[in-house]
Amino acid sequence: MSAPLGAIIEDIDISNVDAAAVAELNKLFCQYHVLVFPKQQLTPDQQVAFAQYWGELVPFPYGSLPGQPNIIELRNKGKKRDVNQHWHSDMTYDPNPPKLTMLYALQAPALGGETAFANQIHAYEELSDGMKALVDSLTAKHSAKDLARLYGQDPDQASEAEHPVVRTHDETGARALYVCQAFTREFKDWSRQESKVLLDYLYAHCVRPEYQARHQWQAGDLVMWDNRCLLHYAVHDHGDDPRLIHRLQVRGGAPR
Ligand SMILES: O=C(O)CCC(=O)C(=O)O
Ligand SMILES: [Fe+2]
Repeated sequence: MSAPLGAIIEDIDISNVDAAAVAELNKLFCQYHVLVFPKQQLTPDQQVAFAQYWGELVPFPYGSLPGQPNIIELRNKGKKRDVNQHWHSDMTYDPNPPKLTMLYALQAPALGGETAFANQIHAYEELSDGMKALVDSLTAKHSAKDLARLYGQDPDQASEAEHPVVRTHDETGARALYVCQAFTREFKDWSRQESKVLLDYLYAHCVRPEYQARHQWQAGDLVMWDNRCLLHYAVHDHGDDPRLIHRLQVRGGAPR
């Protein structure tokens, strides 16, 4: 798909795979972090069945598709109402954030509405040894309070969690930066102001263009990404052009 990340897998019908095929696909997933399967024709049940090969599904805390508790609909309701226009890894405010997110496009804009990704293994690798040693020692607090407000829910009920600032991928052992502007609040045992100085540096560093790739959607694309080592951003530059996606996510372990 691009130099920093992503593989496009053609000539496969993911509604008709078995565990052995998924084990092969998982090797590619661990290597490329984003898999794109173009030209699929999936019912919600078929998307769920494919996703269940990768693990247990996690409902999104802020709503679902009727009759499909594990799927939410992403629909273009205008730029002002798009809550995903920021760099993030999904649900880092949860003690066990989803390891992967899977989107299936039913309708895509002619141009724009891309999803951007940034490789956080590269972002970590390119820090100096001194900065690596510092971030290796840190824990960060993550919070869903701002998100809860956006969904009109009580921020006091929103999840919060603490995670290492650098996490080790449970399948490959790769080390990746794990902070995001959307949900990271501050470092444990640091003040908010002290944290801001270093977080602002890391936020600028972790999405340098050479770590990024973008996916331009076509109807029928199934795209899955690895939240353990990527950030993503929903680019809203398609005005009111329809964009309709079915989204689900697969449970992950506690980041370590
Ligand atoms: O709509 C997109 O491109 C991605 C939205 C997003 O952040 C997500 O589904 O987790
Ligand atoms: Fe997201």
